[in-house]
Amino acid sequence: MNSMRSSRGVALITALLIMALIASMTYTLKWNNSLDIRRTGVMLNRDQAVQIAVGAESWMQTILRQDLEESDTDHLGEIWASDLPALPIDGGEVYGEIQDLQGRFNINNLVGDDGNVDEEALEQFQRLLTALGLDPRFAGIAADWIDADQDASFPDGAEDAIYTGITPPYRAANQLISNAAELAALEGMDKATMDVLLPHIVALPGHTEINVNTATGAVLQSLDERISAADAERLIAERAESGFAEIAQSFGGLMEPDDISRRLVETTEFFQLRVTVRVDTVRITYYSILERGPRGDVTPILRSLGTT
Ligand SMILES: [Ca+2]
Ligand SMILES: [Ca+2]
Repeated sequence: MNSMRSSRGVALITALLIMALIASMTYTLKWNNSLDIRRTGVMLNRDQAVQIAVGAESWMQTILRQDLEESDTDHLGEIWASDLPALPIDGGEVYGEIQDLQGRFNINNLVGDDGNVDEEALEQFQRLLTALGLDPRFAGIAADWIDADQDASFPDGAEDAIYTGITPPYRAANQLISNAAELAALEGMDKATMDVLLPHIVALPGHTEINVNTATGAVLQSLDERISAADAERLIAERAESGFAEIAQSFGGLMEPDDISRRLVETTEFFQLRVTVRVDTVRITYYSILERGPRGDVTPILRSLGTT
């Protein structure tokens, strides 16, 4: 009798254990399944968001192409310069803006075609740093970062001898850079300085001139030592949204006539598109540098997601 009762008890406990095991397995399966569905959903939404960003990019290429047909100069009153307002899309929205990158100082101007430091650009970068209340020493240090040689400039410079002594060690680029944010690696550079500097600089392939119709106040001031902060403010008020009427006149007295004609432009080849797309809970920011050729062909030369 007793042994029958105990074996029934064992059977009951076993049955309960099996049921508990099945329940926990089902739960795990359901959990994994919902994770898979979620993961797949996020991947699909992300793909869709990238496709929409690429679509916005091709639309912007058309706008820039048309702009070249319709105008001889580029200024902040043109269609491309106005923000792309938030547009509703299926399950989300898209918005963005385009910026004229030639309104900024091109870090790659620091080195000439011959691989040597371009003294004129170096002085301009020093003036830009000073105008922004930053240490002008970074100009020489940035030039060493890009120039091909390993000879640290004096008094402001840094080459591998310095960078390989830092923990963890690294080496200078010693070539043109593709992202101005790379200057964060410069000797002595900190985040506060980069935050102030980044809106005024860019890294474009080869030498570029400044478009005075879109240049920031500090960049206008960097053009010549004679241009004060008050002059830059006055120039920005004068150009307003439609650009300068006659740059030779506006900059006369502030720069040598030869410098005006040689170094100032009113047109732009390089633009940066920034598009943010939200699809459901997925949000991406897509950056694309667009180069517009003299015949109006617009080519993306650098694309990235989520960074500048
Ligand atoms: Ca234009
Ligand atoms: Ca170097």
